[in-house]
Amino acid sequence: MRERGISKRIINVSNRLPVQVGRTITKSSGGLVSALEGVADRCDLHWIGWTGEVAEDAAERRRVREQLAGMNYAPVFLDAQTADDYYLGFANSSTWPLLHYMTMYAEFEDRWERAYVRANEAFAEAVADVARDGDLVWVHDYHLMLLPSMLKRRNQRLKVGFFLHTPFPSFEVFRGHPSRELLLRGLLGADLIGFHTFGYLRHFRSSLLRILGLDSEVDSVVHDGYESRMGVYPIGINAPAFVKALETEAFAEQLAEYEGVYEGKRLVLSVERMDYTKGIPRKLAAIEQFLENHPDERQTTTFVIIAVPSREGVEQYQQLIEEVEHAIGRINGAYSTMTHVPIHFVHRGVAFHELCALYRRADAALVTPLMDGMNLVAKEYVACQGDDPGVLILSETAGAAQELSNAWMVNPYHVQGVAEAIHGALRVGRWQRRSWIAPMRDRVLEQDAAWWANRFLDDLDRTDPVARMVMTTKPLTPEAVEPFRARAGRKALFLDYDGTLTELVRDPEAAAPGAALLETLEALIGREDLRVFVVSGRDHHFLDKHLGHLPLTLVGEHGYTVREPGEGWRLFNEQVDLSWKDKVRDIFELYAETTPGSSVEVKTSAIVWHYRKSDPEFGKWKAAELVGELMESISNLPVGLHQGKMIVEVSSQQVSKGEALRAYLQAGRFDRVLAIGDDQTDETMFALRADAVVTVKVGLGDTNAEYRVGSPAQVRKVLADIARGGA
Ligand code: GDG
Repeated sequence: MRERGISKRIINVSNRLPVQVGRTITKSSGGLVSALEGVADRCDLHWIGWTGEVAEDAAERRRVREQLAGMNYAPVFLDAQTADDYYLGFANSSTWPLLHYMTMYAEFEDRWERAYVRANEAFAEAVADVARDGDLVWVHDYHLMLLPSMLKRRNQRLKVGFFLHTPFPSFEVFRGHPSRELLLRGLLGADLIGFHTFGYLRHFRSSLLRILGLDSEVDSVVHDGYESRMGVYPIGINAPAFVKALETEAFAEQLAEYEGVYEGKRLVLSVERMDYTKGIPRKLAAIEQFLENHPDERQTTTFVIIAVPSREGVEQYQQLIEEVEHAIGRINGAYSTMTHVPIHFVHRGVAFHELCALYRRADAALVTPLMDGMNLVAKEYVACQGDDPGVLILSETAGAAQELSNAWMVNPYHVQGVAEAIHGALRVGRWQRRSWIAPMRDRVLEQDAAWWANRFLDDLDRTDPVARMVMTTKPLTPEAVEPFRARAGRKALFLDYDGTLTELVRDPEAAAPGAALLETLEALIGREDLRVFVVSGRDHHFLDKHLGHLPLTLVGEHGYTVREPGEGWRLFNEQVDLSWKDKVRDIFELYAETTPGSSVEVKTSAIVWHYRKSDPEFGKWKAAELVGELMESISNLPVGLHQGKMIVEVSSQQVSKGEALRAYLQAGRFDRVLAIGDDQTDETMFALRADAVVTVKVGLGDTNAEYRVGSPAQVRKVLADIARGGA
């Protein structure tokens, strides 16, 4: 086992604290508790969570807080309504079913979302009370998906990790969540986001792309100038606890008792929370089918089903209990004899040594969730096998199936298939069973919960929250802006519009300037020493509509047209050759026809294919194909080709923003120019590399600019500062 050392303070945040708060406080156990016990001896571990109780009274809250403080636990208190709406509502009635593809169980109430925000804020406050710069804060699960961003907003210097214990579903399912954007943005506050499997990570990335329009790498995503890393961390079991339990007297006695009780029987075990994701009704249907198909095995096979009560405050769970009890009653009624009852149903938890003895005695474990983030029962069953091991029957839809490849894999929806898997598993010879279990057992004992926690925390520790801001060029400094604030000399601002002065929006026509921006532009224009140019790819209709009333210079269509203050529009260069346009338009139109959601925009000196509204992956692929085709057909034309944000553009080489800027510089009208832009067309200005020009790129990506700012909002701030400056 790898020894790792984390000397940091770790603040673990989960919905529930691992304690039962009553008159006294008792520690409860669970996968997460044991995982963290494995790292606790090497770090200073604090735990923040809800007590699960509603403590409205201040004195009662104080008493609980003081009692827990000694254990390094800090409680989060929620009022009764928030607790209900956040926990039973948003977390367990909306989000849990959707994350498990159970759209038919998902219910949504606007009130629940508000409670979820309130509850996450209560957690953020509790963390803020404890956390210090440089601490590792580890947030767990779907109850707290907003917390990472809330924490980062409060303190940039915390290292925030998030781990999702459930699956992350396909975009097609996740899109059904009314709070989908809120949840994704909440998660992106984390420096590291962990999943059980690569499949979940893949789905998460697809939702980032399709819901937020964020492109990502396999292990990282850059958003708003920040980077979040993503990784696959399959959780393990509390291996030392099992290894120890298997050596105890209590275990040996319990096992001996079960050997006696189940003598001559084949025991098929299933253990899970009573949850609709665990597929208990279908499992019962498979058991019924097995009994139906194999009359000679009815007397010799016992099914032990342990279903631990769970979330009984949610209606669907009540219905599930009734359905399960009804089915078990029916099956036992049909197949019981005076000496044998096929299904032994236990609707409560059993003691740990009993669980271990059952695992050991069972000839097969029937682990058939319809969808499960990981499923620790499958791993625990494997860990508890001895010399004469059983067979693990496992859903291919459990995260554990990715690792336990020697399990007897089943499709839990295929009732007949599961029935025959039970039959087949009970006939496997000892040698075969051993050879299946041994490598899986080695793996689950080695890659246990502590291994998992160490790996995640190590990776989180390696992230650098300050360097999260991805900058390859210098952030714009006040010194670079100062000459423009000062009221001396002849200066000009060359400002791109979309993505620079205003945010990029889905509908290009909707990109109107806000009141504050217009006010800033007016203030800038009002300065004697400053001239303002808006240099845009837009045509004169758009520019006139939104900026026409201002006495500034508008340069349209990437420098093809110009309108000086108080004059009409004219061509920048009368000699431009545009005879290539028809040919290029034909090609573009072919792509628009075969790419749903895409369109062709014909400008005076350029033709653009837009695919912002297309499926992002399909659009990207068609764009690459289009570029390949264009390269061949336009090589001897006087045009340039460029691929921008969700566009492919062919434009006249004789026209560019850079050409326009060059013309003004050559006329010698300015001592100093500030050129700001966000995309490829603005690079023509940056590429001039003229001493008099200070160049600023907005957002990420390669650039020729000297400086960078994160967003249009920051550009507007810089401009407002210039407008105010140098009185
Ligand atoms: C969520 C995800 C993911 C169960 N019955 C008894 C008992 N247990 C213990 C088991 C196991 C745990 O409860 C159940 O864990 P699972 O992983 O199977 O399932 P969830 O509760 O749904 O957990 C899941 C997990 O988070 C971790 O990330 O694997 O996919 O849904 O440890 O042993 N323990 C005792 N008596 C019982 O009757 N003592």
